Amino acid sequence: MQLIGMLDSPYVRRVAISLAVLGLPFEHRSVSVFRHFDEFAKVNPVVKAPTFIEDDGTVLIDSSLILDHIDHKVAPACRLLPEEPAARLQALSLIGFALAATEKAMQEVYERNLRPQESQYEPWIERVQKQMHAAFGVLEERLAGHRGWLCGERLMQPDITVAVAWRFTQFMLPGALDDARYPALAAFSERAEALPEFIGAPLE
Ligand SMILES: N[C@@H](CCC(=O)N[C@@H](CS)C(=O)NCC(=O)O)C(=O)O
Repeated sequence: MQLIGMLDSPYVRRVAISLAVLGLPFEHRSVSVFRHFDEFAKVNPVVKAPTFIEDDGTVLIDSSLILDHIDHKVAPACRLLPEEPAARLQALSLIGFALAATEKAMQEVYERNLRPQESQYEPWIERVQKQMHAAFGVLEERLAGHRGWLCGERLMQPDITVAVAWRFTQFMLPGALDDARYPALAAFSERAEALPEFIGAPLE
């Protein structure tokens, strides 16, 4: 199995951490969708990260689809999404808000970094910031007073995706997230980032 893409992509990072947690060996290729467009295009003409290549050569894109695939390579008891419908719904709900926070942070990063300053559109930036804070606000409420991991005893996909969303935003948009406004998320991130699987997939 190969995972292609840089770890500063939250989508690549959630897959890399998940593969490690699931104990699935893989080759990671740090190819950038921006700096190595032509090299990336040889593997996936769409140039999207993460790109995952299965051992039979099948190319799979989109982190959530990749995660669905790799979860089914292990025994049900080891999977990162709960099987039981009510628990699964809660897990998907958390992942959805974490992915929305990630997407809105990413939109601000793209607007600020890829567009010339004179073409940047402040009302759009303000809109995505508001949406990003709304998503982190929902997560903060869901995490407040929570002990253990989000689905119980074991680290699962909501934990990984929430922690990756937080760290990515903190890293790419310094100052955007105030620990005092999001104490539960800040503490949660610290705990997750101390795990070997997170340390093994550094964002920097
Ligand atoms: N929904 C996708 C989003 C992936 C995504 O947007 N990746 C970025 C890198 S962080 C990318 O490939 N950007 C280049 C582009 O969209 O052209 C996923 O979950 O994998």
